[in-house]
Amino acid sequence: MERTLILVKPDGVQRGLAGEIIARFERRGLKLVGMKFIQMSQELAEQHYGVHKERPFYKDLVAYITSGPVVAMVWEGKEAIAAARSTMGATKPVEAAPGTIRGDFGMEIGRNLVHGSDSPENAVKEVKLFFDSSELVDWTRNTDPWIRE
Ligand code: D4T
Repeated sequence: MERTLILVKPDGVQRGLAGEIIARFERRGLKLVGMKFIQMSQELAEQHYGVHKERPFYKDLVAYITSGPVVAMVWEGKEAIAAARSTMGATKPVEAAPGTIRGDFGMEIGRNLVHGSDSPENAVKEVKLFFDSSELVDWTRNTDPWIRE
């Protein structure tokens, strides 16, 4: 079972799309195990986007992610990372397929609404960065046999 960190970025929150975005992961069959509404600090943003430190868009990326509150979540499931990324769509919204979050609601790479971990290693790191283990809930979902073989 994998876990992945998902953020509804500030544009998603400001545009009133948080509920819509959360619903898509929920309906897909992923299981929510952690959620909080936070204003990311400069320090947390720099840690989260540390891998992009040398990229030309790094400063704008940190400014964007700290420009307003985000919804931080941990979703669990078999191949949760790949499932969440396909629900999100391509990083560049104009290339994202219709029916995906970015393909339905996005226009710009710098306003792409949602973040999802991109590998099992990064997922573990990112979940730890945003959540204490006591903030994650182990629970049984009674519909699981209808979602998982
Ligand atoms: P995130 O991390 O937000 O889920 O995005 P992706 O995993 O889909 O994409 P990424 O790591 O390549 O990029 C991280 C983040 O940087 C923004 N970005 C990216 C940007 O503003 N300009 C760019 O040219 C690129 C490549 C968008 C997502």
